[in-house]
Amino acid sequence: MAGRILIIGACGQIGTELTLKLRDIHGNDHVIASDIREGAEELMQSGPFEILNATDEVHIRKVIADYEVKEVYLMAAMLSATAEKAPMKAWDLNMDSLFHILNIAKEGIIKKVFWPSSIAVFGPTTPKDDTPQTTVMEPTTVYGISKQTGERWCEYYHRKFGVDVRSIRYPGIISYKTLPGGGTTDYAIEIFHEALKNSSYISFLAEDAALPMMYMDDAIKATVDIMQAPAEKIKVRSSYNLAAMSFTPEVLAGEIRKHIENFEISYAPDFRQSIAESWPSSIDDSEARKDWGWEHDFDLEKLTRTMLKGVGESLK
Ligand code: AKB
Repeated sequence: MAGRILIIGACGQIGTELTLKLRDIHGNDHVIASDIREGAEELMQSGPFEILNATDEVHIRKVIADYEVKEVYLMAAMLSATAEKAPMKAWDLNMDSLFHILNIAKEGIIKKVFWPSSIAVFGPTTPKDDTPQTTVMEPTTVYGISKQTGERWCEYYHRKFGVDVRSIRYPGIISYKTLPGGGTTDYAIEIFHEALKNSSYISFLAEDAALPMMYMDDAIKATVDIMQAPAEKIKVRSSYNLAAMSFTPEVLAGEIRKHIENFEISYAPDFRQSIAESWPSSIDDSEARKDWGWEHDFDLEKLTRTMLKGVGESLK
């Protein structure tokens, strides 16, 4: 391929698996991983890695020039729960990093950008069920405000300067290789670890907190697919709704109990419950399906089986 790929935030939950997938597709030397800290051994050893702060524009430009990068995946961000505790830091990280990349793309130095948005762009005034692609968006979290603002800027840079930026509104992403950091949907990962270790879990969300969720492999497939789609198929230049399944802690616990009969769940909702309440329960992603052929593979049953096996092996 012409030009290399840079992943910023490569050591995070999605960044790790995305980097490995892109290295499979494009070859290890073509995919540069970068993060503010080192990450999983598999990632560090399979190809080039740079320590890089996503807010350091000068260093980003240097890495892009040194490796002749033409495509950037900007995965670094502060997630919903952590951002509530450090609002200004979250705003600076989430926005500065995006502006650096959009401006470098505007100058024509890089040709394509992936930037993840989130279901957090929606708020309490958004229709909760089957949330449409285009609807009321009044996010009440720092993270959601930064993602919604980012979406507006992506669309602006595309319309005004022709920047080829593509984006997905990720739901809660469930995986076992790298732990997530500071999200509201993280309970749906913790629960598997606790189920296998202790046969019990205390959920920080209420039993009926329904949220859109997706298994990691589907999230990676969507990310690769949207980036590989011909530009004319990408009709939405803010960010696409994306869905696979929706469930509550109670429903997930019931599914786990099919494998671990004595599993018990109890509930101690904390500040993350009000974040969950402000988000949609389910998402209408028909535009992603229509425009670039999005299809998910994992339902709740397959996700649960895969997570129990994967987490189980990691605990050995
Ligand atoms: C979070 O919970 O903050 C993230 C998200 C839905 O973007 N997983």
